[in-house]
Amino acid sequence: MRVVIATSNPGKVTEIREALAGLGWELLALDDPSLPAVTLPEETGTTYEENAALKACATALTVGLPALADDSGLEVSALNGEPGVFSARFGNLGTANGRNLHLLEQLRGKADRRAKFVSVLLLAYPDGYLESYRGEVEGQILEGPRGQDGFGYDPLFLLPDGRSMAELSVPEKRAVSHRGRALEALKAAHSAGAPK
Ligand code: ITT
Repeated sequence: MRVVIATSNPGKVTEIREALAGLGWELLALDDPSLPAVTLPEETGTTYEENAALKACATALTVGLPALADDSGLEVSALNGEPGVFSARFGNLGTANGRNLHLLEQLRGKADRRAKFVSVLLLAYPDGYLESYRGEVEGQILEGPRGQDGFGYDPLFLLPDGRSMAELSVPEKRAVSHRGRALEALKAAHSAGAPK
């Protein structure tokens, strides 16, 4: 099956390709020259599911192929679960580094550093059939960045084993991360025979 990865985030493309390599799907990024131009819609939903569906459905309808979108976020206990679905717009800051500094500022002096990453994958077919998979991972927000790999909030996210998410290789991140868990569920469903 040819599937379009409906994201503008190259880090997500890398992780999705690595995790789904064994499925035998041809995974196309949005900048693939064989595809018509896709404009991802504004994320106006209030849940990860809604936003992932907006991105996947718009892409599937434009290209006429199944499309896989991810909507994800970081939920911080001391911030009452924020930034959550608004993680890409946290503090209205346009760069990952700016958002990370904003997060550190918001948590300055707070003892409760608990946080959770959430990923929702939405696979949309051009006929309107939808599949959704969710994954989560719990950790803590560090006092400063650690590690060079991953993307976004990874350098600030401490896992229970003492490593930051940005200190993991792509396969190591898959084994423990929110997106890795959602991708594992998708892979299991399709390895057992496509739900559709
Ligand atoms: P697309 O919408 O084009 O897929 P995006 O990066 O804007 O790309 P989201 O709307 O889902 O994706 O926003 C998620 C935000 O949470 C964004 O700031 C990411 O950097 C961050 N994020 C998501 N998954 C992450 C991960 O695995 N590690 C670190 N940060 C992550």
